[in-house]
Amino acid sequence: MTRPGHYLHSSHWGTFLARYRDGRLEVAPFPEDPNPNRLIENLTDALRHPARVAAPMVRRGWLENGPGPDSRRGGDKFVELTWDEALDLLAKELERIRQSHGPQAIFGGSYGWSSAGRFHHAQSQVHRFLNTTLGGYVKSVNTYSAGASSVILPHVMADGDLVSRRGITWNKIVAHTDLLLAFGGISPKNYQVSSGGISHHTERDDMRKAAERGCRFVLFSPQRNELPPESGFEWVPTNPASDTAAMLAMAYTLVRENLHDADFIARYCDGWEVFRQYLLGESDGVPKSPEWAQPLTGISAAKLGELARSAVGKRVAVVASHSLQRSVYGEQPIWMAAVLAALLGQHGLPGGGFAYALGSIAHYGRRIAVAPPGSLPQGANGVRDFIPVARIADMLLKPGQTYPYNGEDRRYPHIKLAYWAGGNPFHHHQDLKRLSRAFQQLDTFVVHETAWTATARHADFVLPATMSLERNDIGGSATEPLIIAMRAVAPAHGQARNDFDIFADLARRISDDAWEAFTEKRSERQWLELVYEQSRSKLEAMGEPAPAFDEFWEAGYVRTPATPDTGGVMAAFREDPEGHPLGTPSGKIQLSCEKIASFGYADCPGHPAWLPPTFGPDERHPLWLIANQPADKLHSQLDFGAFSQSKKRKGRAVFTMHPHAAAQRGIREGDCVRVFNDVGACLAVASLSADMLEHVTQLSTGAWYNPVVDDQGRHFCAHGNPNVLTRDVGTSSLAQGCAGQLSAVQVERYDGDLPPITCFDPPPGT
Ligand code: PGD
Repeated sequence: MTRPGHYLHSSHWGTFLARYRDGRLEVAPFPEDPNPNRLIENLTDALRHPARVAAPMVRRGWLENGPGPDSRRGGDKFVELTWDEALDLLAKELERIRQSHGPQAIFGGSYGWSSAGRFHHAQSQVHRFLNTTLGGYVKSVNTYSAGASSVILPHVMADGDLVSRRGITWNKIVAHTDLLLAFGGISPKNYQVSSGGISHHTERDDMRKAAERGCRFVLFSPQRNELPPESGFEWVPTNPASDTAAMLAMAYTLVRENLHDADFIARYCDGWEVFRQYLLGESDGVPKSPEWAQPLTGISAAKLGELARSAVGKRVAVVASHSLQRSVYGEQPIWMAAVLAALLGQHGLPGGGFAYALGSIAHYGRRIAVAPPGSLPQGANGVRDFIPVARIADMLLKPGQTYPYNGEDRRYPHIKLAYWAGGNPFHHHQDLKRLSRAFQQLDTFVVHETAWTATARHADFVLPATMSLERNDIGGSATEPLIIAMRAVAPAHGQARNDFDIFADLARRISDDAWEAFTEKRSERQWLELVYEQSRSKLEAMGEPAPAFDEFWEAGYVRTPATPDTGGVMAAFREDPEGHPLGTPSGKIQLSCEKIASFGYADCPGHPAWLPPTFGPDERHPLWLIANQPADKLHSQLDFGAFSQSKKRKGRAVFTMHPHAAAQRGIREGDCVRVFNDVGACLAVASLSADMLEHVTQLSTGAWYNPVVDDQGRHFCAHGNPNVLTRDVGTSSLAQGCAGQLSAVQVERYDGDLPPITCFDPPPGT
């Protein structure tokens, strides 16, 4: 299993073996993994890369002028301090904020994936610190991954986690599914990662096995590369933001031709009449026929009709990816996918129904582990206020302003200090110029980071954090069969410290009680034993091998069995809808929903609806931009790593466009291009592909923000971060989720001098 001198380690992109020798890291895939992820290669040169933060740093302007809004944030110099100096200063500032404004002036949402490992999970550490020492913080709710779906799904079907992680499994798809309708795809780059770690990458082989048994995979997407070739899929080129129209047209065909499952609707659904009237055009005069959908979707009416009819009498899984709902009106395709599966009578059948986001991440469609390791308790938050996570810039720019959310009128809090550990808002948020202005409003911004991300550059305090390879931890997740002893493989870089140790020393400066509350007087080793014990005791109670901590640590891992594959809540509901009602207002699947209708939101009405996009290609910006997840790194993590760097061209991100669109603009393969719209602009390098619609372009997220100003005073990102082009708006008044997936752009060849890439160099003064 192991190689001499190597230790098992875990990352969000895979379990791997690592050895640190003569200042270099060697990595090898986990031998049991059938399809290892090459992202482990980003780690080889990462530990000692100049982009790492090596010492505590404080922004010069903050040191000179003290806390307060400052437009220099993001472009200022930094001054190196000793740990004692930096922590003394920070503890004093935290105390000032607490006394003069209270914990409700601290934003501690700290969204981000940080690193695998249950104890040193940075976001949990920051939450625990703020709760136990300062009385709490304003938090954020929901995620950038599933902002819209996590709010709409509980109203209309079931909690998002039950529909994705604890619903239809790949095992059932392999054994039973005849037709898998993949709206938005099941992309290899996405199912190869999983927050918390993944030891066996099995999705590709599952799709191959299902296809060999005869399952037909149909991909609805503007791009062809969203399903693995092993699935033998058929690509139905689909306009961006038009999936709801495609699904409505399929539903229309079923109902018009009396092919829908009326018995299922009568027994298991609520709100049929309102939806039926809308579908057939009785309530708005617009029948949602395939002919109606053809110009919206780009799919021929005949094809939509054929697809609908081909589903009848089959075991059908309807899949809608995370990416579909990361867009304006992102609630609609998710709700409509659930409704389409209902009209086909599929919910609760083995391998049938709505598998939300199956394969959007490797967590979903897997069996749930019986004994996953515990996590760090976060303590009680004394502040009740929150924001939907993607409204961060609005919160900072519009304190006191009201906004709608999920049936409530809420008010943005007045935030003075933000504390971030384990996330990169200058990766994950939209309209980065606006975000920069938002962070300039704070009194103080504190960031713990492993590397000099743009977020760290916007901070007042930058405290260097270890990478997971530099500390001991325990790896595992709810869907992982292995619990991994993640031993420190290398010494810490420079003066980097573990987030836990930084917080413990800060807590001590606040008071002895604060230190005791945060640490519970436990060392790292004692915390790891506690986290592991939660698995061990469960395994022991089940009569499974349950080694003591020392033995586990020596062996490198222990296995946990999976819970039975029962089909989850939808199977139980199908079996006995009265005994196992859903958590919706009616206890049934809501084909329309009076509660949502009562909110009165024009951007999220009381039934799934086609809402024409409020933006999209126009004369000035005639191309769609898909700003999706990268394939060469996880989000922005290790963009400086060897694998990510090997995929860049001219040191920049790759911008993919159709050869015809390129030819119209005099752009050739490998040309540097300027991509722009009214939000912003960036440079990237063109790659031409006929495997996409002509009016669609694609630029993955993940290139670190590298803002520059040219000699005409134009701001742009020299590196190709697409979030300079995305709009900072919520999905709808219901969920206010991240809508960063799509934008509309123009592109031109860039013949000017190429600005150097400086985002991986430490900032001036360091
Ligand atoms: P990461 O790059 O993973 O991005 O956004 P997220 O903020 O999670 O950032 C994690 C940061 O944590 C890194 O900078 C890393 O160095 C740091 N870190 C890692 N380990 C540690 C640690 O132990 N301690 C500390 N202190 N720091 C650590 C991802 C987000 O982006 C997500 S989840 C999604 S789904 C969204 N996707 C899109 C999209 O598809 N399109 C657009 N346009 N925008 C998106 N943004 C969102």
